[in-house]
Amino acid sequence: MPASLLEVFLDHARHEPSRPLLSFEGTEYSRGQLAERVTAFARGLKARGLAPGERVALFLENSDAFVITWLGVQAAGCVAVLVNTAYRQVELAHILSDAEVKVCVTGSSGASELVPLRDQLPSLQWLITVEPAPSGLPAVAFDDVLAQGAASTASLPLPRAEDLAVLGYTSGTTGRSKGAMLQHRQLLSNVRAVTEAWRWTDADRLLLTLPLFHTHGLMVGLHGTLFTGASVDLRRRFVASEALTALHDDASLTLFFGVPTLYGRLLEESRRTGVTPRPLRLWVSGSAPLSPQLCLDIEARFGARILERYGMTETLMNTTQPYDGERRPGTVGMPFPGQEARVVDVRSRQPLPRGETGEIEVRGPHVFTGYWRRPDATQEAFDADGWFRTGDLGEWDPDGFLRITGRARELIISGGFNIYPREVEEVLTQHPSVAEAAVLGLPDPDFGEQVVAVIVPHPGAPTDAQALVDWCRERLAAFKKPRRVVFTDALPRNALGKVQKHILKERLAAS
Ligand code: MLC
Ligand code: AMP
Repeated sequence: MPASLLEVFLDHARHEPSRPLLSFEGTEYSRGQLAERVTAFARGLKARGLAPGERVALFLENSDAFVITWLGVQAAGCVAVLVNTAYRQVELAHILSDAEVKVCVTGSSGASELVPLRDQLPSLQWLITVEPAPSGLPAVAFDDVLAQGAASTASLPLPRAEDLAVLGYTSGTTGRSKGAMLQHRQLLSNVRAVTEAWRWTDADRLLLTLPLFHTHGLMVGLHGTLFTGASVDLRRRFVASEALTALHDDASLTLFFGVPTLYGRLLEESRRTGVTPRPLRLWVSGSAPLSPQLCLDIEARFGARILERYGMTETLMNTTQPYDGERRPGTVGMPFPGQEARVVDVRSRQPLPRGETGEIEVRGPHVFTGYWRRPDATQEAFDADGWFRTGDLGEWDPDGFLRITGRARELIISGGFNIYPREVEEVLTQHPSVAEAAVLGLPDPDFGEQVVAVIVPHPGAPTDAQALVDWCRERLAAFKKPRRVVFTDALPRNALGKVQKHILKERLAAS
């Protein structure tokens, strides 16, 4: 039995090395060609002194270099740390220091963002750059690491099932974001369950436009491709017109995965141009709620019912609508094979009957091991029987399909990216004009939800909304900045002093 997805991929490469695997911006890789580069990159890391278990960050856009780095880091026995390319200094400084990242693989804009952080990141020794980068930190070119590794014959022991593969950073309701520790066995178990449930085979070809630095693109899209021996047309980013053209022109494509925003934009583009995609074997949506209306509109126009599934960084994929049975809009189906899910009362933590709303808990071989160096947070997240508290609210419908009804935690999901209000509130309250800030999510037709900030200014301070947006933009990823800023005299609070965001939401929705 293979112990890791890496091992499965290397086996495929050995058995049929010439079979096409990856296309990216006109470059084609067969399995064998990719495996050769992965091995060279791993040996290059070793030759430059990286030891098993050390952390290597990927602060990279989608590219062939991303795929090589991802697998090469694992082949070297190191631990990958995934970083959203939109992150700026506040997020970067925290993640790279918390994970004690030794090497960061990045592009030129990533390097520019990192150079000023040099003093805050004593563990960061050097960068591997995929493009020419500004000086300020020791750096080596990606191609030079490959070349160095190609000249080496160092042995590369395969990872064991229990070895740590990745730290996926995710924020909680309190404090800074935490690294979810995922072992090779968890990645392998989940990709096996996903590919079985969706009948994914080596005959499939995926159009992959989602970012690889998050679970959806990487651990579903890329991993499913590698596990089954299928192939992938990887794009640097999602552009609706380009995706629609590919879906119309390329008869070899069989799969497309998206967050709801991607489906909304594809539909709009199709209506605007009159172009419709060819039939695919499977369209999948996840990472945020897919509105039943969008699901039905897509079906009417593209002739296929999207399959919706539910997952998260800590657990990978949890539940899925059936491949063969009814894909009921507004539901996320049932647990993947070999995994469990339940809905519990938020106070008693007892399982609830169908039709009653509570917190969703999951258990199984796909669930992460815990938060990196955060035993307190890990303990809070699991109960004594190993059930993980997702923080999502849901209920079983009368036919046993899971319906997600809300969130127990204060999370905003905008276009499939997570935003924790507290993080934005902390940045806003550092502004000299701001006495208090409350950040919340309101409906948005494109992104699903949008960030709205309600501000109590200091007496006499200027009320300049744009200045506050710019303030956030300079410090945090741009997608976290408020889209709307509302000034008020006081925030509604309950008897304990907690801001009553539901009241603010009602007021704002009405205004
Ligand atoms: C970009 N912008 C966003 C945004 N994405 N604003 C709010 N929410 C978002 N998601 C802003 C930028 O800050 C910028 O603002 C402007 O939009 C243009 O930036 P862009 O990069 O050109 O945007 P675009 O390419 O249009 O990106 C939109 C998108 C992207 C939908 C393609 O957000 C995306 O790829 N989302 C997918 C996220 C994903 O993969 N999630 C999976 C997480 S895993 P300005 O004002 O500065 O110009 C997970 C588990 C699971 O959740 O179950 O899968
Ligand atoms: P992340 O922390 O980025 O992995 O985001 C995980 C969160 O995305 C989950 O906890 C859910 O709140 C949300 N999510 C994922 N898939 C779905 C879905 N199909 N419907 C609704 N919410 C979803």
